[in-house]
Amino acid sequence: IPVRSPPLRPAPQHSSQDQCITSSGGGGLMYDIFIEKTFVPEQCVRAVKDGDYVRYHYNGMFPDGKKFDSSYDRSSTYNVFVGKKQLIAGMDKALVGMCVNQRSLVKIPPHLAYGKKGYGEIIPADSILHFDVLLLDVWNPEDGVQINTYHTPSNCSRKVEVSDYIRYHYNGTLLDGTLFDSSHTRMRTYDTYVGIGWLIAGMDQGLLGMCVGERRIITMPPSLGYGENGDGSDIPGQASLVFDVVLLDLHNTKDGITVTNQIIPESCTRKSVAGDFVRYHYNGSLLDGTFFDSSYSRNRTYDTYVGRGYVIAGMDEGLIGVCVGERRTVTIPPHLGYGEEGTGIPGSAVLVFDVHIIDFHNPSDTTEVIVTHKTEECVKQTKKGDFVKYHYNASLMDGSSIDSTYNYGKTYNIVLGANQVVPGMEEGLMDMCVGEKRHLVIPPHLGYGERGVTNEVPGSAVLVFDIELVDMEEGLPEGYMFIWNDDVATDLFTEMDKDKNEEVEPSEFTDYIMQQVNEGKGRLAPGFDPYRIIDNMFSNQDRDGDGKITEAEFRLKADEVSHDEL
Ligand SMILES: [Ca+2]
Ligand SMILES: [Ca+2]
Repeated sequence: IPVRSPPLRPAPQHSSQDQCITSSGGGGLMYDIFIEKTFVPEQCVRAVKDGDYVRYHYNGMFPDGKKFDSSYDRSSTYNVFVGKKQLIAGMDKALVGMCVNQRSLVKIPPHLAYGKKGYGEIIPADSILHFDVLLLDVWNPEDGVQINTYHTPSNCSRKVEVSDYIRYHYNGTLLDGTLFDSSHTRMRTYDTYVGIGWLIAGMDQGLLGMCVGERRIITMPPSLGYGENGDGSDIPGQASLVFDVVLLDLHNTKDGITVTNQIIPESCTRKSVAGDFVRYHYNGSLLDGTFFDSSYSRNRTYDTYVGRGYVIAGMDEGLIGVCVGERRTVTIPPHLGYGEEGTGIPGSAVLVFDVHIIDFHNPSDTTEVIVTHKTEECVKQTKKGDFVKYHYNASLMDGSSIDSTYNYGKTYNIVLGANQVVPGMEEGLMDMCVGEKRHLVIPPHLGYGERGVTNEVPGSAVLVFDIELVDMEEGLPEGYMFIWNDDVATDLFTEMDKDKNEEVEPSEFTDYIMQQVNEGKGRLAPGFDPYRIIDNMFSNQDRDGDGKITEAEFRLKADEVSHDEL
């Protein structure tokens, strides 16, 4: 019917003040409205009172069931102030006390409806009217934002302030529970500045003071929401809005990084500076605790130069001034992290890194040598070429053990200066006395470098050695593998050529040298296989490589300047 809600226009004035709402006429005679509640919601946060604004649906019928009007036919709720005579008196009265989602069948006698005049051709005179009413919304012009916090996180170091940037999830519903929007269904947070007009006023106000992890319900009248016209799609005009919000993230663009939960080892003597190379473990999470990355899960440290822009700005800063072994939490706002885009993490996310510094060094570092035990007497100090026997305990800066000669019950033996150990160890073993103990800290470029040793030494690791020199054998002068202790025999060739065939065969050569060594007349370089040295000496002497040395070969070689000949 082409009727525009006649029963809801200002009604003819009847005096109804004195009438009792509980009375209803029997036998067709009604003195007051009669209300039959056909559905009562479990919860009623708020009941309509005079002066409230309501939105409701209705079907208007005559007692015989014949419909004369319906809001449903217009596909929009009827919206009106209650108790301001904008409705027929019976309706003004019936709405008071109703709850959202309550449904009532309201029967209104003529004198509280259109009385003797009726309404045009639609409502005859003296009509009793029935309205099937479903209340959907109620608010009052006095209303502000209502906040109901139903979950408070155990710790809250910071609350949302004006101009903060936040990320949150929400379900937006109308007062009757109709969902109109949800960030959850989009599977991404709503990210915005707060309190500076980027949001509807009710949200700008309702989100202030929130903690990360807090859950609250923010209810607002339309004046603080989408107003008289709604949002043009799912939010009708004059609708109260209810947002169920959980705050996930919070920062201010003025924020720098923050460093908290520091645990600094007492032994710390040095703090990292820009240009140092740091190896560290980390757990990365978002402010709400969501884990996003961990070096532990990869079972290897993250290694980088710091203060050089190789990592996100916040981490570059957060790794300056750290001690080896230190633990700290570095909280990084997105503009110092992965920005608005995010990279595998949500855009505009605050990052929380729990960092454990394993070690750091500088490419200019040298080997640190600390004498931990001095011997009272020291006749000789180690030098290049000496054969040294020592024990070591090798570990990383975090204390984890790599290897120890004590486990094998025997010393490690090397010739100093023969590149048999890493440069840092060569240095650490120099000028040492038997019985002396030292603590060595060896930077990776003097240790096992960027590659490390598979399954033993991580790449770029700083090494710690505690060493003890157990024994040493003095080496030969540099470059010599054999020297005479006494004067050289005058006719060496003849002495060697035992069978007098004018040739020195390998066996003759070897026997002769070994005899000199055993008799103390000569000395081979310590720490090497004597037979390999002698083989080399023979080869040097045997110029034509025919496996025997002639007297001519012997002389020729003797005239040259070299150390590996006799
Ligand atoms: Ca011979
Ligand atoms: Ca020869």
